[in-house]
Amino acid sequence: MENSMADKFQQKIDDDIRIEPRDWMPEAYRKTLIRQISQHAHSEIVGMLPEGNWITRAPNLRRKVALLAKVQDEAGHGLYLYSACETLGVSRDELINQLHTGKAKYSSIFNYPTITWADIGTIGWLVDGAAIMNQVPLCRCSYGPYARAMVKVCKEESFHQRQGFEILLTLSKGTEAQRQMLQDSVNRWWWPSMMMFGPNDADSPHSAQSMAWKIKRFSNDELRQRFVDMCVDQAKILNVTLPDPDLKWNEERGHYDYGPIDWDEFWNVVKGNGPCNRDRIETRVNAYEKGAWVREAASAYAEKQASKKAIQVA
Ligand code: FAQ
Repeated sequence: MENSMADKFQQKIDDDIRIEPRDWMPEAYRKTLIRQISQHAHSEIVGMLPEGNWITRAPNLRRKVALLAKVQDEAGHGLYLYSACETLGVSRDELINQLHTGKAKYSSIFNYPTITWADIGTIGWLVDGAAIMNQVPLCRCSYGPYARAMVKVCKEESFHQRQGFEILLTLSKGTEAQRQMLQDSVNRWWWPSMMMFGPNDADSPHSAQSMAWKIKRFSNDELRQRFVDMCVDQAKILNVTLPDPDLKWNEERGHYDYGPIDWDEFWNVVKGNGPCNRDRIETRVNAYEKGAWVREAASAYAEKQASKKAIQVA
């Protein structure tokens, strides 16, 4: 019985038919999705923090408005993704508890500090750039609610990428100090952005199965390579150097070669020892505790509305 269900499920995947919440699915497929979607949701929520750090210090009103809107968009992405995750039978309270107790992962990139205004531009250019590269294929993910959420997320992320690039373009045409600020920022964010795609394919325990289930459509290394190829030309427009002496065009492969990634640094950050891990979780826990009254007020209001409706029906 289980076998024939599993065969039918795989046939649907092979035929590119979306899996929906009430459809039968193998327990491992459900678990993988909960793992990936919840990590993704947490990344969007924690991802607000490095940028939120600059809202009060944006250099002018236009920049402040755009940054505020961007940070709010990330909150929205987190909420769609938590909702998509809930369709798999896990509660939001449980997911948030996993984040706050350090049991859940979120993207390594958000454990680095935003030291200068240029970092806000660089996050838009490189971090949103990497996020889009990874997320556009997720619009074709086999699980319906995740794929549909990604369509809206990707539209917004591509706008974020452009606003980041525009910040950097302005700095690149500015004073010597501004150009230096830009270069320093790219030096600090390049390698952590490369790490966002996850470990090399040979060291990625989940990739093969996730690709067979069409959750992932491309491997970590394939997407990382596309990212490098895209950034090299954009860096020329910004007149900035990517901090990799091994970066060079490989005629045979039709791609840029790049130097080795420091995986020790990556795993150290993923394990909780990056420059900002502790601070990020502490900030989220504080925000959650301070927001308790909002949740209580919202549920008291919802209960009141429900009992009013019940009286009207009676
Ligand atoms: N950081 O076998 P794989 C954004 C973990 S959103 C931390 O390759 P998988 C928006 C991985 O979880 C950015 N951990 O795993 C924004 C696994 O651990 P586990 C987030 C990482 O799942 C922009 C282990 O390593 N995007 O930026 C990372 O097949 C600007 C083995 O790895 C998504 O989440 C990492 N970088 O592939 C917001 C996209 N990489 O679970 C604000 C959806 C790997 O066994 C401002 N996710 N790990 O304990 C994915 O596409 C995949 O989950 C990957 C990892 C590609 C991230």
